[in-house]
Amino acid sequence: MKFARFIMKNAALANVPKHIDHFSKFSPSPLSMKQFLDFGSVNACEKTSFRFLRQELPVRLANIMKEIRLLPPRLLSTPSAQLVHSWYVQSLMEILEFLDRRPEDQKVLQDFVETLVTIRNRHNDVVPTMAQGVIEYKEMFGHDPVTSQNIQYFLDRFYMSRISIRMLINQHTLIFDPASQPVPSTIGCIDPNCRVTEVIQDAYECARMLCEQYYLCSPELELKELNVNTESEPIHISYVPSHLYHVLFELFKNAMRATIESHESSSTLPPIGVMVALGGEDLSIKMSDRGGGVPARKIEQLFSYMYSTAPRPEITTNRRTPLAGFGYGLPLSRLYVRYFQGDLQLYPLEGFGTDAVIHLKALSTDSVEKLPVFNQTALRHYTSSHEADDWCAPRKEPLDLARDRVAK
Ligand code: P4A
Repeated sequence: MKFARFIMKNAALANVPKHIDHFSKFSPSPLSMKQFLDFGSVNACEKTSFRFLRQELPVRLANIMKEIRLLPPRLLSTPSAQLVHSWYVQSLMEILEFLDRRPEDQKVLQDFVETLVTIRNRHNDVVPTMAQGVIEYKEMFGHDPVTSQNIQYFLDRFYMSRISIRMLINQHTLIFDPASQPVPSTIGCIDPNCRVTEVIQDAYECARMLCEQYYLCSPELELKELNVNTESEPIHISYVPSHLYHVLFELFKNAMRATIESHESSSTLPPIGVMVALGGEDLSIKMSDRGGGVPARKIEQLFSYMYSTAPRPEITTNRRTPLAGFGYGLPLSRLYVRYFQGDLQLYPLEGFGTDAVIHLKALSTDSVEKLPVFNQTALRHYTSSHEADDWCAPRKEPLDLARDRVAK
């Protein structure tokens, strides 16, 4: 019996490339915030959600698996990347089991929820595991700008795909798993009336506690909001509070660290200012600190997976670790806001401080998932050799105007 199952498993494994080819021919279907809300309200139909997910999850998995397989062999062959790839293969196979099962059977729906929970848990450690792969790569081959660019392209798409798949799984399990305890007024993990300033205050308080623990002081928060439409009620939008919290927490940690480390010899700390503005199209949040900023040239590195991947420092040996963030804070935060068509930008004023600006879509019809699709354009990114830059590189030594020139 055990042997028979072993044979079957291997037969299924052998078919995986065929399934990946099949499902990657479909484009993922981005959902709008409004569609997410409809899935979970009055006409919530578990069967409809089941039918959608058993097709959509394989499509999203297969699209990104195509790209995993195109990674530079030196990265794909690291044990960490192999492990992550094996999780994707396993999860794809488990969902495919449901293609010929009938949603009219309550047991099938129940099994499906269980499978989704298993898959979500299996993929919990994807981010640190991939980071380990990047560390292994850097240790063996060092880092150059071209590899860094390729890894940036892949990881932005890979993590965005992961955010979207977890969103789909979370919505289905939170809404239809009887074991999950629904939070009243939320639909899955979406709050249709997410009060932005409350999330800002929560994220500030939590970052402040960490800050107090390690620096024994913390900058104050000065929070202002402006609602150009209805100046009386607090600003709210339909959003995933946990995503917003994650981003703000990260930005507060950076602002606090910069503020304190640039005022070590000073007796007072300048506050962190946060401004929230709601217009007809955008909800914008600006966080301003007076932490001395960084040179503009360094901003790209703050968002770089390759540059910000360092072996995890031992928390016990370095008491300042927790505020330093765990490497991927900024690039992942930017993905969280881009996921629903928003963006995150940093504007440093070197010598003074940094402004971090978040743009979110104010309308639930504009908040549509931003999803990578595997097509010819993506393929070209992995297969074409990188050509020379079409802007001149600044010269390291002064040009000797008296010397003869050589051709390109
Ligand atoms: N100045 N400004 C920032 C940092 C410094 C800053 C900083 C030294 C750099 C790295 C870091 C945390 C802070 C800021 C706000 C930001 C980002 C950077 O959102 O004041 O950890 C990675």
